[in-house]
Amino acid sequence: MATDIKSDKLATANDLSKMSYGNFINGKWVKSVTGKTFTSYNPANLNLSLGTFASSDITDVNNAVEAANNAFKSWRKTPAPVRAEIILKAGYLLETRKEEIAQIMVQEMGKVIKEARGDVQEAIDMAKYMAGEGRRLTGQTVPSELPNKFAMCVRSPMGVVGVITPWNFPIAIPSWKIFPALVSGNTVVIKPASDTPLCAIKFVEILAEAGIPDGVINLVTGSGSVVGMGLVDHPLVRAISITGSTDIGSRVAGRCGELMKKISCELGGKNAICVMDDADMELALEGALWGAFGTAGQRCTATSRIIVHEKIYKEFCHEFKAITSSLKIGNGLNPDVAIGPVINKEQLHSINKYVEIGKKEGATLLYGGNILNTGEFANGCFHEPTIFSDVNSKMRIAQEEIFGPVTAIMPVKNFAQAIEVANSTEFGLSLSMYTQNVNKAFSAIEELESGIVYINAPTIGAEIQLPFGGIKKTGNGHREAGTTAIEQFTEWKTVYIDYSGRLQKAQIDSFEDLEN
Ligand code: UN1
Repeated sequence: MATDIKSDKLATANDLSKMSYGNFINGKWVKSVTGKTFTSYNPANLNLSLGTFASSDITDVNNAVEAANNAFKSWRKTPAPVRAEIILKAGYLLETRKEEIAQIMVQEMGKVIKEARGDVQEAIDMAKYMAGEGRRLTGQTVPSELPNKFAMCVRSPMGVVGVITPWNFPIAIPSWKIFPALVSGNTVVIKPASDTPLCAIKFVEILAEAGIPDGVINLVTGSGSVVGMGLVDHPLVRAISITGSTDIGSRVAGRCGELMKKISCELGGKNAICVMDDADMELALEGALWGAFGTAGQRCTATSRIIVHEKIYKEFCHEFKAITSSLKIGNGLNPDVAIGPVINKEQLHSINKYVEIGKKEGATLLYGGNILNTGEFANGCFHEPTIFSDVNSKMRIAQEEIFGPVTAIMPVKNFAQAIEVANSTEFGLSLSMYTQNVNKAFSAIEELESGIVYINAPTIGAEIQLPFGGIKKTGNGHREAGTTAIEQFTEWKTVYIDYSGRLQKAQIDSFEDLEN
């Protein structure tokens, strides 16, 4: 549940730009060994910076992993309910500093202020939920096939966990990984996205303030190839949890496979809303608008396809264009703005390249399509919300993750074809069905091939108390959030206790023989 807390000490772009930040290793903020730095820029105005950050090398990674490994010895022995108390305190601190962090997030990542508050809220919710896990961390007890023998399995922490996080949910996603990893008794080294290091630093500052012991959480900023892969390769790192593109995720997963490390990937999506001819039209339009253009389409759950029954196709396209044209674009700190900038210039051009691809493929450009770079948009990374219609499954804009404010409307003849089209990509994160027919709703739940299914709601907006993740190329079978988050960060230890006082041979001795 969201509660708005106002802070009177709001950061301004001016004071932020002067700051310089290091890595957090063994409870201290330290410079990178080479002293090299990089800058984080405000995507709404690239002339503004959020400060300079450590451009770390492998020695920094090694120092962080060693600190985490040393801290593991006592953290794993700290009772889980005690570990959980620190996480709960971090949740309350996040609550107190919600507005301050949300405003920093808008400036560093670009999402609009309401959504930035939601991002912090997701971490607060996760802290409270995972604090509860500290008094569960459930195992299994089962009967033995032999008398006077006890059989159970318990969870063990893994050791040092490497956490690699993206820029699109720069507080929520670190919380999805770090809180369950910590409550399970692991120690962590986080490598945040280079577009949002300040948000990750704020998150770690809060854990430090909550009383996390030295070395239990460490942060190393820098490139994916040096810091990220350095973590993956380090022999003391037992597990990696990564959210990012399918391309990078599969490289990391491949390397973890060679090294026999536990790896959980949360990667790309090509999510769709299906709108049937019996749907509540207003509701579907509103949902599609939020799903497609919320966070400027930069969610792995974003609605990048809208599959519409041919009977209502024309009307839907007409209305969707009209409501899209009413969205205000601009700096996310302005509360009237619905669409902020995209993360950086490179991403801006990659999004716009897909507009060109869509046109060449023969889709109809129904709305938008342009980079905005004059007037108030001159120094930022702004892209118009863009709608293609008459899109079919063969087109690249219907298959590839664009990660920007671009959506494709696809006509279908009936319910069966809607399901077929919805399932026709290599991803499987989030799919949605708008219908008022209960039979169709339940058929959709059964037939849609994705880790998350929505009925009469858009593809975005998952809650933290249920598993989050996808099938096919979206992931490798793991789920974040909910109780399943714990699975990523624990090993099962199976325990047999024989209190018969004699050798009992499973599968060989029969109960009758043992009785005599
Ligand atoms: C993401 O885009 O990586 O379900 C996460 C949602 C959010 C999380 C998105 N709660 O849209």
